[in-house]
Amino acid sequence: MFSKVLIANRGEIALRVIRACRELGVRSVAIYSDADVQAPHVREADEALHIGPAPSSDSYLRGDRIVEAAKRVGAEAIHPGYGFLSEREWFARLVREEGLVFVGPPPEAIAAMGSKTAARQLAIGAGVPVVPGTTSAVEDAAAAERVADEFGYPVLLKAAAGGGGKGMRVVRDRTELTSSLEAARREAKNAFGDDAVYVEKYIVGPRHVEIQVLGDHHGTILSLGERECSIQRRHQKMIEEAPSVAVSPELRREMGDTAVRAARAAGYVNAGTCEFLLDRDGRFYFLEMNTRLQVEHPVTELVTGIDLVQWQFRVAAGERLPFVQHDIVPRGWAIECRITSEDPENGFLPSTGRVEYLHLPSGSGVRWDGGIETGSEISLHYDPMLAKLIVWAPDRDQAVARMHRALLELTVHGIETSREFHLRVMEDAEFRRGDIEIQWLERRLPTLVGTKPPEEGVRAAAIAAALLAHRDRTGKVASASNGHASTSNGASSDSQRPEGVDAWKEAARREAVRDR
Ligand code: MV4
Repeated sequence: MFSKVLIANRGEIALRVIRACRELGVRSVAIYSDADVQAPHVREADEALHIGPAPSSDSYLRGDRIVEAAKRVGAEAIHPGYGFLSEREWFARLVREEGLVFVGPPPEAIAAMGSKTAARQLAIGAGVPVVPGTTSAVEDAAAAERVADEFGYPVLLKAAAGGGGKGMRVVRDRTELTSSLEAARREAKNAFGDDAVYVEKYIVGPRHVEIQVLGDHHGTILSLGERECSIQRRHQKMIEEAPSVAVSPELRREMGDTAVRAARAAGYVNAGTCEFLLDRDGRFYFLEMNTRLQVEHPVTELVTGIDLVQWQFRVAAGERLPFVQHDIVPRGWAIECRITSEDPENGFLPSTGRVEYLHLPSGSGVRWDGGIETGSEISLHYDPMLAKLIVWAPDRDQAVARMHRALLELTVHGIETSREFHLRVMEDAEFRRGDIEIQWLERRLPTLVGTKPPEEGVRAAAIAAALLAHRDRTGKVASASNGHASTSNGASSDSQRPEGVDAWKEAARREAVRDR
């Protein structure tokens, strides 16, 4: 095992990787920008190096400086986390050329999966099902029309260099084809500097199901099962779970074998993820492979019992995976909510400011992978994801109930967060049935937001005011109907509370909304 590694990232994922290092007995080295001098990952690591100004392009994306820093402090390996430099072929290559270990796939595997059309061709060659469509870019509208006539409308135009939905256009019928092709080309050119576009049959109402794979340097690649990631907005996932209600043990085996075949074809080593669309008839189609550790990796860890970050380090150091495929069976249910500094009430507008107060959920089956603390300044320099709240329970119903409970325990003051939004999703009947697909969130958003109860601090103050008003009016201290004095934290589900408390809370809410 390495004795010292550098973590080329910040926030919650830097802390996650530091924890793995500590458990492995590896010294950790953090890097930080001007904006992160006081950040928790800097304090928690064994050493920390300043890398540049606040903008990522001058700090967390400066691969040259990061490699130089790693060599200076005597680190043997670099963990890139996710985002930033994690999927840059040139960075993985630079790390290797400088005699260090990149804790991730080889640069050749990153390159093989980087182009969407190349990845499609690689998948087809490996017998991996892809959505019916072209394997190379279309010349012009006439060529696109021939393809669309063959597969039938609707079709989807996609950027060959793409990913993340940029340069994508749904075409409902022949009349829209020419203008949509022009629009897709323009967007692709702007986003990727490449206007190549290809055509696929448009799959209506699928789920996004992905398979976690893990490979070592000795030829073993294993599937760690699926994650259901359909709850997303504008290609940003909000909630993930493992396993998926739509995946039977047989389908799990089939999708797992398929993902392993795709990874093997790319010469894959370390942790990676194959993304699939799963249609309503249970057919699945390979979309792309993410050649990094993903944000949502904890749900897989909780149902498999395998620490993915520790194993990333172990296989990078040359260890063999000690498991076989049939050892890996998901147990129970895990759900993750991404806690972001966005205001769901205002179109998920990014919120900035200081975290004035933070109370974290705890108790059985609750995991908090966070990057903030009281006093943290939330700026616009970096991603709005502040933390992930992850729960495990024996089954899905209990996991949903546990997530709801944990969200109620969470308090963040000073900035807006996605907490309320997550509470509403956990209360939603369709979500509770697992009746979701990739368009679910955008369709249901109007019914999920816009019924915001007063903010915690306001509610607490209003309850106190109501109690004082009651005392002044009656000369008595308010008590619950069962005769025992009770207090409310203003957070738990009303239906589980004694009647008297409901009356206080109702009065408090009236007070709270009166002048708004
Ligand atoms: C699709 C699709 C439907 N049919 N391809 C979106 C980003 C890129 N990774 C591929 N994406 C899609 N490809 C066909 N042929 C629907 C999507 C899609 C999507 C996929 C996964 C997760 C969220 C999504 C949201 C909108 C569209």
